[in-house]
Amino acid sequence: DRLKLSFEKRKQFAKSAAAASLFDIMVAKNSNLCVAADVPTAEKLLEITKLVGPYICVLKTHHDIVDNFTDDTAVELQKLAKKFNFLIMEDRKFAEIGSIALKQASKVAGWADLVTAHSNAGPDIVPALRSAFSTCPEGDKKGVFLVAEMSSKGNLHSPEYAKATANMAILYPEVVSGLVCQSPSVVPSLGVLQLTPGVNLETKGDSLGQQYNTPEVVVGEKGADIAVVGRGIVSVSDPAAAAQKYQTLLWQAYLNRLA
Ligand code: 5IU
Repeated sequence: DRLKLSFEKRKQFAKSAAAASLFDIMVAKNSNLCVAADVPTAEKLLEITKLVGPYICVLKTHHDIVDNFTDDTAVELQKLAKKFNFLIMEDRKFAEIGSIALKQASKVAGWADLVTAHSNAGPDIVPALRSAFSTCPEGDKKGVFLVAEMSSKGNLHSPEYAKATANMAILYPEVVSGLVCQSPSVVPSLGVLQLTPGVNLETKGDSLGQQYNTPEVVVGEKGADIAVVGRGIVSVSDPAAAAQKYQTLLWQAYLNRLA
Protein backbone atom coordinates (compact mmCIF):
# COMPACT_ATOMS: atom_id res chain seq x y z
CA ASP A 1 0.00 0.00 0.00
CA ARG A 2 1.65 3.20 -1.25
CA LEU A 3 -0.01 5.38 1.37
CA LYS A 4 1.46 3.37 4.24
CA LEU A 5 5.01 3.31 2.90
CA SER A 6 7.60 5.94 3.87
CA PHE A 7 9.25 8.14 1.26
CA GLU A 8 12.62 6.55 2.21
CA LYS A 9 11.30 3.11 1.26
CA ARG A 10 9.50 4.33 -1.83
CA LYS A 11 12.67 5.87 -3.17
CA GLN A 12 13.97 2.35 -3.77
CA PHE A 13 11.17 1.85 -6.29
CA ALA A 14 11.77 5.09 -8.18
CA LYS A 15 12.80 4.47 -11.77
CA SER A 16 12.97 8.13 -12.71
CA ALA A 17 16.07 9.97 -11.48
CA ALA A 18 14.00 13.08 -10.78
CA ALA A 19 11.58 11.10 -8.61
CA ALA A 20 14.50 9.59 -6.69
CA SER A 21 15.99 13.00 -6.00
CA LEU A 22 12.56 14.36 -5.02
CA PHE A 23 12.17 11.60 -2.42
CA ASP A 24 15.65 12.52 -1.09
CA ILE A 25 14.81 16.21 -0.85
CA MET A 26 11.48 15.54 0.85
CA VAL A 27 13.12 13.39 3.50
CA ALA A 28 16.08 15.74 3.98
CA LYS A 29 13.83 18.79 4.46
CA ASN A 30 10.79 17.10 6.01
CA SER A 31 8.80 18.80 3.28
CA ASN A 32 6.04 17.63 0.98
CA LEU A 33 5.11 21.23 0.15
CA CYS A 34 5.18 22.61 -3.38
CA VAL A 35 4.58 26.34 -3.64
CA ALA A 36 2.85 27.61 -6.77
CA ALA A 37 4.71 30.89 -7.27
CA ASP A 38 2.02 32.49 -9.40
CA VAL A 39 3.18 36.11 -9.29
CA PRO A 40 3.19 38.80 -12.00
CA THR A 41 6.83 39.92 -12.16
CA ALA A 42 10.31 38.41 -12.15
CA GLU A 43 11.25 40.48 -9.09
CA LYS A 44 8.29 39.09 -7.14
CA LEU A 45 9.08 35.57 -8.31
CA LEU A 46 12.64 35.75 -6.97
CA GLU A 47 11.50 37.48 -3.79
CA ILE A 48 8.83 34.86 -3.01
CA THR A 49 11.27 32.06 -3.84
CA LYS A 50 13.76 33.38 -1.28
CA LEU A 51 11.01 33.56 1.33
CA VAL A 52 9.60 30.06 0.81
CA GLY A 53 12.80 28.28 -0.30
CA PRO A 54 13.63 26.77 3.11
CA TYR A 55 10.20 25.11 3.42
CA ILE A 56 9.57 23.54 0.02
CA CYS A 57 10.56 20.47 -1.99
CA VAL A 58 9.29 21.93 -5.29
CA LEU A 59 8.81 25.45 -6.63
CA LYS A 60 6.09 25.40 -9.28
CA THR A 61 6.19 28.14 -11.89
CA HIS A 62 3.98 29.45 -14.68
CA HIS A 63 6.74 31.41 -16.34
CA ASP A 64 4.38 32.68 -19.04
CA ILE A 65 2.39 34.74 -16.52
CA VAL A 66 5.53 36.51 -15.31
CA ASP A 67 5.87 39.84 -17.16
CA ASN A 68 9.64 40.10 -17.46
CA PHE A 69 10.83 36.50 -17.10
CA THR A 70 14.27 36.39 -18.77
CA ASP A 71 17.21 33.99 -19.01
CA ASP A 72 18.66 35.84 -16.01
CA THR A 73 15.52 35.12 -13.99
CA ALA A 74 15.94 31.45 -14.81
CA VAL A 75 19.60 31.51 -13.75
CA GLU A 76 18.69 33.19 -10.44
CA LEU A 77 15.93 30.64 -9.85
CA GLN A 78 18.37 27.79 -10.44
CA LYS A 79 20.82 29.33 -7.94
CA LEU A 80 18.06 29.51 -5.34
CA ALA A 81 17.05 25.91 -6.09
CA LYS A 82 20.61 24.82 -5.39
CA LYS A 83 20.95 26.98 -2.28
CA PHE A 84 17.68 25.82 -0.68
CA ASN A 85 17.60 22.29 -2.17
CA PHE A 86 14.36 22.15 -4.13
CA LEU A 87 13.38 21.27 -7.70
CA ILE A 88 11.80 23.68 -10.18
CA MET A 89 8.62 22.53 -11.93
CA GLU A 90 7.38 24.53 -14.90
CA ASP A 91 3.64 23.85 -14.96
CA ARG A 92 3.32 24.41 -18.71
CA LYS A 93 0.95 21.45 -19.28
CA PHE A 94 2.24 20.57 -22.71
CA ALA A 95 -0.58 19.12 -24.76
CA GLU A 96 0.39 19.28 -28.44
CA ILE A 97 1.42 16.55 -30.85
CA GLY A 98 4.90 15.27 -30.02
CA SER A 99 6.86 17.22 -32.63
CA ILE A 100 5.49 20.56 -31.37
CA ALA A 101 5.64 19.67 -27.68
CA LEU A 102 9.34 18.87 -28.21
CA LYS A 103 9.98 22.37 -29.57
CA GLN A 104 7.87 24.05 -26.89
CA ALA A 105 9.55 22.13 -24.08
CA SER A 106 13.00 22.99 -25.42
CA LYS A 107 12.27 26.60 -24.37
CA VAL A 108 12.04 25.68 -20.67
CA ALA A 109 14.04 22.46 -20.35
CA GLY A 110 17.24 24.41 -19.73
CA TRP A 111 16.09 25.61 -16.32
CA ALA A 112 13.14 23.42 -15.27
CA ASP A 113 13.91 20.13 -13.51
CA LEU A 114 10.31 19.00 -13.98
CA VAL A 115 7.53 19.86 -16.42
CA THR A 116 3.84 19.01 -16.47
CA ALA A 117 2.02 17.62 -19.49
CA HIS A 118 -1.47 16.57 -20.43
CA SER A 119 -1.96 13.03 -21.68
CA ASN A 120 -4.83 13.77 -24.07
CA ALA A 121 -2.67 13.73 -27.21
CA GLY A 122 -1.46 10.21 -26.43
CA PRO A 123 1.63 8.56 -24.96
CA ASP A 124 4.19 10.02 -27.40
CA ILE A 125 4.11 13.30 -25.52
CA VAL A 126 6.48 11.59 -23.07
CA PRO A 127 9.31 10.67 -25.49
CA ALA A 128 8.84 14.13 -27.05
CA LEU A 129 9.58 15.74 -23.70
CA ARG A 130 12.43 13.32 -23.09
CA SER A 131 13.94 14.50 -26.39
CA ALA A 132 13.68 18.11 -25.22
CA PHE A 133 15.47 17.18 -21.97
CA SER A 134 18.17 15.25 -23.84
CA THR A 135 19.63 18.43 -25.32
CA CYS A 136 20.33 19.82 -21.80
CA PRO A 137 23.17 19.09 -19.42
CA GLU A 138 21.95 16.45 -16.96
CA GLY A 139 18.82 16.05 -19.08
CA ASP A 140 18.40 12.47 -17.92
CA LYS A 141 17.81 13.80 -14.41
CA LYS A 142 14.72 15.74 -15.47
CA GLY A 143 11.18 14.40 -15.24
CA VAL A 144 7.57 14.76 -16.32
CA PHE A 145 4.40 14.93 -14.22
CA LEU A 146 1.36 13.87 -16.26
CA VAL A 147 -2.00 15.45 -15.46
CA ALA A 148 -4.42 12.61 -14.72
CA GLU A 149 -7.05 14.66 -12.87
CA MET A 150 -7.73 18.32 -12.10
CA SER A 151 -9.00 20.23 -9.08
CA SER A 152 -11.36 22.52 -10.95
CA LYS A 153 -15.14 22.29 -10.94
CA GLY A 154 -16.64 20.54 -13.96
CA ASN A 155 -13.35 19.25 -15.34
CA LEU A 156 -13.62 16.52 -17.96
CA HIS A 157 -11.12 14.06 -16.46
CA SER A 158 -12.95 10.73 -16.10
CA PRO A 159 -11.70 7.73 -14.10
CA GLU A 160 -10.93 6.00 -17.41
CA TYR A 161 -8.86 8.96 -18.59
CA ALA A 162 -6.97 8.99 -15.29
CA LYS A 163 -6.27 5.28 -15.60
CA ALA A 164 -5.03 5.62 -19.17
CA THR A 165 -2.76 8.43 -18.01
CA ALA A 166 -1.37 6.24 -15.24
CA ASN A 167 -0.59 3.61 -17.85
CA MET A 168 1.72 6.10 -19.55
CA ALA A 169 3.69 6.31 -16.31
CA ILE A 170 4.12 2.53 -16.48
CA LEU A 171 5.12 2.75 -20.14
CA TYR A 172 7.84 5.38 -19.52
CA PRO A 173 9.00 4.88 -15.92
CA GLU A 174 12.36 6.62 -16.41
CA VAL A 175 10.71 9.84 -17.58
CA VAL A 176 7.37 10.04 -15.76
CA SER A 177 8.26 10.98 -12.17
CA GLY A 178 4.73 11.60 -11.04
CA LEU A 179 1.06 12.17 -11.72
CA VAL A 180 -1.04 15.22 -10.94
CA CYS A 181 -4.29 13.89 -9.55
CA GLN A 182 -6.99 14.18 -6.91
CA SER A 183 -7.71 10.61 -5.82
CA PRO A 184 -5.57 8.03 -4.03
CA SER A 185 -6.01 5.11 -6.43
CA VAL A 186 -4.59 6.66 -9.61
CA VAL A 187 -0.83 6.30 -8.98
CA PRO A 188 0.21 2.94 -10.45
CA SER A 189 3.46 2.19 -8.64
CA LEU A 190 5.36 2.91 -5.45
CA GLY A 191 8.12 4.89 -7.13
CA VAL A 192 5.74 7.38 -8.79
CA LEU A 193 4.81 10.56 -6.90
CA GLN A 194 1.33 12.02 -6.54
CA LEU A 195 1.20 15.82 -6.81
CA THR A 196 -2.10 17.38 -5.74
CA PRO A 197 -3.11 21.05 -6.11
CA GLY A 198 -6.13 22.67 -4.47
CA VAL A 199 -4.96 23.24 -0.90
CA ASN A 200 -6.00 26.20 1.24
CA LEU A 201 -6.87 26.54 4.92
CA GLU A 202 -8.81 29.78 4.63
CA THR A 203 -11.27 29.20 1.80
CA LYS A 204 -13.16 26.49 -0.13
CA GLY A 205 -12.51 27.84 -3.60
CA ASP A 206 -12.30 30.87 -5.86
CA SER A 207 -14.76 32.52 -8.27
CA LEU A 208 -13.30 30.69 -11.30
CA GLY A 209 -13.80 27.04 -10.41
CA GLN A 210 -10.87 26.22 -8.13
CA GLN A 211 -11.80 23.82 -5.29
CA TYR A 212 -9.76 23.60 -2.07
CA ASN A 213 -9.23 21.03 0.62
CA THR A 214 -7.20 21.05 3.84
CA PRO A 215 -3.70 19.53 4.15
CA GLU A 216 -5.12 16.67 6.25
CA VAL A 217 -7.72 15.76 3.59
CA VAL A 218 -5.39 16.16 0.63
CA VAL A 219 -2.62 14.00 2.09
CA GLY A 220 -4.67 11.65 4.26
CA GLU A 221 -7.69 11.01 2.04
CA LYS A 222 -6.81 12.14 -1.47
CA GLY A 223 -3.37 10.51 -1.35
CA ALA A 224 -1.11 13.47 -2.14
CA ASP A 225 2.61 12.82 -1.70
CA ILE A 226 3.32 16.45 -2.56
CA ALA A 227 0.66 19.13 -2.09
CA VAL A 228 0.57 22.39 -4.05
CA VAL A 229 -0.24 25.64 -2.26
CA GLY A 230 -0.41 28.86 -4.26
CA ARG A 231 -2.47 31.79 -3.04
CA GLY A 232 -2.62 30.38 0.50
CA ILE A 233 1.08 31.30 0.69
CA VAL A 234 1.92 33.83 -2.02
CA SER A 235 -1.07 36.12 -1.47
CA VAL A 236 -0.82 36.57 2.29
CA SER A 237 1.10 39.25 4.18
CA ASP A 238 3.77 36.88 5.56
CA PRO A 239 4.51 34.18 2.95
CA ALA A 240 7.46 32.72 4.87
CA ALA A 241 5.35 32.14 7.99
CA ALA A 242 2.54 30.68 5.87
CA ALA A 243 4.95 28.38 4.05
CA GLN A 244 6.32 27.16 7.37
CA LYS A 245 2.78 26.52 8.63
CA TYR A 246 1.73 24.56 5.53
CA GLN A 247 4.99 22.61 5.58
CA THR A 248 4.39 21.57 9.20
CA LEU A 249 0.74 20.63 8.63
CA LEU A 250 1.43 18.72 5.40
CA TRP A 251 4.33 16.78 6.88
CA GLN A 252 2.28 15.95 9.96
CA ALA A 253 -0.51 14.71 7.68
CA TYR A 254 2.04 12.45 5.93
CA LEU A 255 3.26 11.09 9.29
CA ASN A 256 -0.36 10.51 10.37
CA ARG A 257 -0.95 8.63 7.11
CA LEU A 258 1.97 6.29 7.84
CA ALA A 259 0.86 5.60 11.42
N1 5IU B 1 -3.31 23.63 -10.69
C1 5IU B 1 -4.50 23.54 -10.02
N2 5IU B 1 -5.33 22.47 -10.25
C2 5IU B 1 -5.03 21.47 -11.12
C3 5IU B 1 -3.79 21.58 -11.81
C4 5IU B 1 -2.97 22.65 -11.58
O1 5IU B 1 -4.83 24.38 -9.20
O2 5IU B 1 -5.79 20.51 -11.26
I1 5IU B 1 -3.30 20.10 -13.09
C5 5IU B 1 -2.38 24.74 -10.47
C6 5IU B 1 -2.88 26.12 -10.76
C7 5IU B 1 -2.08 26.96 -9.82
C8 5IU B 1 -1.91 26.09 -8.60
O3 5IU B 1 -0.78 27.21 -10.36
O4 5IU B 1 -1.96 24.75 -9.09
C9 5IU B 1 -2.94 26.27 -7.51
O5 5IU B 1 -2.87 27.57 -6.99
P1 5IU B 1 -3.84 28.12 -5.81
O6 5IU B 1 -3.46 27.33 -4.55
O7 5IU B 1 -3.52 29.56 -5.73
O8 5IU B 1 -5.24 27.85 -6.22
